[in-house]
Parts: sequence; structure tokens; C-alpha cells
Amino acid sequence: MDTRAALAVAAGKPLEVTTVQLEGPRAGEVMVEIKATGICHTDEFTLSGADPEGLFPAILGHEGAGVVVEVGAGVSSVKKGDHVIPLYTPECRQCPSCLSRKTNLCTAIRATQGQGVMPDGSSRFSIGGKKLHHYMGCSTFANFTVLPEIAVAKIREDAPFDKVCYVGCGVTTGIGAVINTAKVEPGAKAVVFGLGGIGLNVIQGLRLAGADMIIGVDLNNDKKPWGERFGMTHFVNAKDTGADLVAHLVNMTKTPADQIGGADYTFDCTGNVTVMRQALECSHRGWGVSVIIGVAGAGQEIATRPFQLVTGRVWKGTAFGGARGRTDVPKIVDWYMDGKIQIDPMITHTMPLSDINKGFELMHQGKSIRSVVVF
Ligand code: NAD
Ligand code: AHE
Ligand code: ZN
Repeated sequence: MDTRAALAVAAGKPLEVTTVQLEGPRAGEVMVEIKATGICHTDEFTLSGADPEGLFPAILGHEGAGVVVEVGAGVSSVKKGDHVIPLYTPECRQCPSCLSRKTNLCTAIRATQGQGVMPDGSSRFSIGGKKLHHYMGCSTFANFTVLPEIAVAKIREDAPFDKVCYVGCGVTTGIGAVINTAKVEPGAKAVVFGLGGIGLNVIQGLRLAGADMIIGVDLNNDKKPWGERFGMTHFVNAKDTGADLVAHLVNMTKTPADQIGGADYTFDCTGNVTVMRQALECSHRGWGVSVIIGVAGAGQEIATRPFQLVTGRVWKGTAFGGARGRTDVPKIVDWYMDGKIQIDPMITHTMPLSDINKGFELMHQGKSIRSVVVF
């Protein structure tokens, strides 16, 4: 069948909105009509050419929501008409990683996903007979897409697609980083670097967890009211402190009883390796935990003096907020529907697929929190 899609033809080039061909689902696969998709910084990261796994031509997008329109042979967990969120981190519940209960990083289909193909090694997308790559196993920048059954989470039918698509990445990543990865406790002090679509969700996760002090760091003063809206208690513009940023943050967390200072938890939501180091080093001597969420380009490496770790700081990373998608995503949608978490104000822009490049421009200009394409 034909479907409209935004095609990433080459690194650094704007997406081309066009008609592509999509084959139906094979065994174990489902076809989903995507109703809405967010634009995440990771889409921009791959489109820019910085992603070592980036493949072109491809249909990007990994933050969608839609309806199952067809199922392949043997599919049993979802049926036609079900509302679903595609999962770039699937949950097969059978691989060693799923069975370990120690990670959400299901390994059942990760190898083929990274090669831009379905688990059987072939692509369902093409244009004029030429193969197109899938992206992160999702390709939500297409009106219709095909996914493995294990890579969709069934959600309630009254949840609005144009809001809960954000649960497909940003919301779950930010809140999950706090709850699943850092396991923040009430009363904690935290620093969040980068107050964008992920960082603001870290902030609302910290508020949910009962953190007392939530310091937000950004280069853009416009992000201050945004952070405050979701629970940030203090704002620092890193341009104002320059090289003294770490000392400044440590000082902010000192109390008469604790003259060492440092945050209990810090989060990098920028993808900048210098920021990752600052985040580690402003965490508390002896117990500070620093969580890397941002993704950095090919060739980028993190560094610190080993002394920082010897003295008890812990460097961690998280993908999809440590969430097990088929299990956790429906619950997060419930939290939103029950008013426990906010999504609507973070979706600052919606647009038709034909304007998708405007969504990327708004991100570059720091003018959006999340742009959502509505089909
Ligand atoms: P975004 O563009 O919406 O926000 C980034 C924010 O960081 C902006 O507010 C920007 O002003 C700020 N910033 C940039 N450089 C900074 C610096 N040096 N110091 C302080 N602030 C700085 O991006 P996003 O969608 O929130 O994504 C953030 C990062 O998280 C990206 O690297 C993205 O690829 C990554 N990500 C990771 C996961 C995961 O599972 N690990 C999931 C989603 C996104
Ligand atoms: N392809 C990149 C890695 C990108 C990356 O780390 N992606 C995160 C999700 S970002 C969502 O916005 C992730 O899930 N990582 C775990 C995984 O298995 O990819 C690179 O650097 O090669
Ligand atoms: Zn994402």
C-alpha cells in the first residue's frame, strides 16, 4: 500500500514529505496507523549525521501513538482496532535481558533494529522499488508503519493520541530516569542539566518522587519559567557561572550541617559530554548518583578523574527511563489520564506532516518543548 511519510534522504538534509510503499505485516508483526508523533532530539541527532548507527534513506520518528489496522500470523497480544504506542525498546519477556529483571534493554531484536530492518532482515518500506530503512524499530514519521508485536504497548482507548505519543519517548524517559534508574527518595536534592523535552519530565518525575531541591541548569533563560512550572526550585544559567558552574552548584546544596555539599542525584539531558562531567562532579562525595540520559555523537567520550568515582560518586545511564514498555507504558498513560503527571503544556506546537521540518527548526531555535505531528 501507499502511505505518506517524511523521508530522511541523507544526513543534514531536510526531510522530504512524500508517498512511500509499505508491505503488510508478516508473522509476529502488526501494521499501525500512526495518528500522532512527537519530534525528539534523538531524531535530530540521527538526521544530523552524528549517530554512528544512522542509516539513510530512512523513515525516522520513534515517539508515536496509533491504532492497529492489521496483524500478521501468530500475533496474539494485540488485535485490529487496539490503540498502541510503538516501543523502540521492546519487551519480549523471553530473552536473557528481559528474564534477568536487571534491565529493560530487551535484546530479542536489537541487532536487526540497529540495521534498520525488521527481525527477519527485510524492510517493509520502499520507494519506487528501492528499499528504505526503518528507524529505531518504529518509523513513526509515516502515517502507517509495521512493527514487531513485542514492540507495541496496548493503551486505553480514551487517551488522546496527540498527547500520549509523548509517552513513547520523552515522558517515560524523564520520569523513568528518576523512578527506575536513580530511584530518587523523598527529600532528595537534584540537579537537572538541559530543560528541554526530557529535562522537564525529569523535573516532574523529581516532584513526583518528593525531591526537596530541584536545580535546573540551561543556557537559555526562557527555560526558567518552564522548569518552575513542573517543580524546579532553583535555576542556573550556565553562561553566568562559566567555569565555576560545578562549585556554584555544590555551594547551592550546602547546609550548615553539610559543608561538603553536592546533589544526591544529577541528570544530564543535553547529550553534551562536558555537561556530563559537570553533572557527575557536582554530585555529592560518597553517594551522589549521576544519570546520563543525553546521547552523544560518534567519537564523543566522557572523562573525569577516577578520584571522582573513588570517592563514591556513581555514573549511570538510562535508555527509555529503564521502562519495560509493554508493562509500564500503559501505566504511565493512566497516570496522565488520572492527572498525576502533565503532558499537555509541554506540547507547545502541533503541525501536519507537511510542516515537519518546521518542528525541527523550532527545536534548533529553542522555541519548542515538544512539537507533535498530527496525521
Ligand atoms: P531538547 O533539545 O528539547 O532540550 C535540550 C536542552 O538542553 C535545551 O533546553 C538546551 O538549551 C539545553 N542545553 C544544551 N546545551 C546545554 C548546556 N551546555 N548546558 C545546559 N543546557 C544545555 O532535547 P530533548 O528532546 O530534551 O533531549 C535531550 C537529550 O536526551 C538528547 O541528547 C536526546 O537525544 C536524549 N534522549 C535520550 C533518551 C534516552 O533514552 N537515553 C531518550 C530521549 C532523548
Ligand atoms: N544509536 C546511538 C544510540 C542512541 C541511543 O542511545 N538511543 C537510546 C534511546 S534515545 C531515544 O530518544 C537507546 O534506547 N539506547 C539503547 C539502545 O539499545 O540503543 C549510538 O550512539 O549508536
Ligand atoms: Zn526520543
